[in-house]
Amino acid sequence: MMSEETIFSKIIRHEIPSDIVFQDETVTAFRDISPQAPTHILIIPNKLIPTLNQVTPEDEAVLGHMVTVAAKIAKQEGIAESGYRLIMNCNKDAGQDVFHIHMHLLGGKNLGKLVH
Ligand code: DGP
Repeated sequence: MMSEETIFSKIIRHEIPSDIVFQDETVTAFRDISPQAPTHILIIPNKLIPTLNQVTPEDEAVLGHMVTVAAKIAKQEGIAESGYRLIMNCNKDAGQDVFHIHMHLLGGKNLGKLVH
C-alpha cells in the first residue's frame, strides 16, 4: 500500500509555500496551483490517507469536517449562493495525481452539468 508522504504533507507543515485559506488541527485548505475555476481550493486531512480506499470508520469525523470547512470557505469566497462543486478523485480512472486524499472545491463560474 502506498502511504508515503506527498507534497501535501510539506504544505500542511508550511515547509513549502502555498496559499493556505484555512487550517486547524484536523484539516488544511489551500488554493490549487493549477486552478480550473475562479475559485479552486483543495481541502485535505492533516492525517495522511493515500486514497479513498484507505478510509476507515475512524476517519468519518475528519471527512465530515472537510465538508463543513468546504461549505464555510465557499461562503467566504462568495460562491455559496451561486453554487460550487466538491470532487474527490480516487486512483487512475479518476485521474488522482497526489496520493493524499483531497477534496476539490470549484466555483465562481458555471461548471456545467457533470452527471445528467
Ligand atoms: P488530483 O488530480 O485530484 O490528484 O488533484 C491534484 C491537485 O493538486 C491538482 O489540481 C494540482 C494540485 N497540486 C499539485 N501539486 C500542488 C502543489 O504543490 N501546490 C498546490 N497548491 N497544488 C498542487
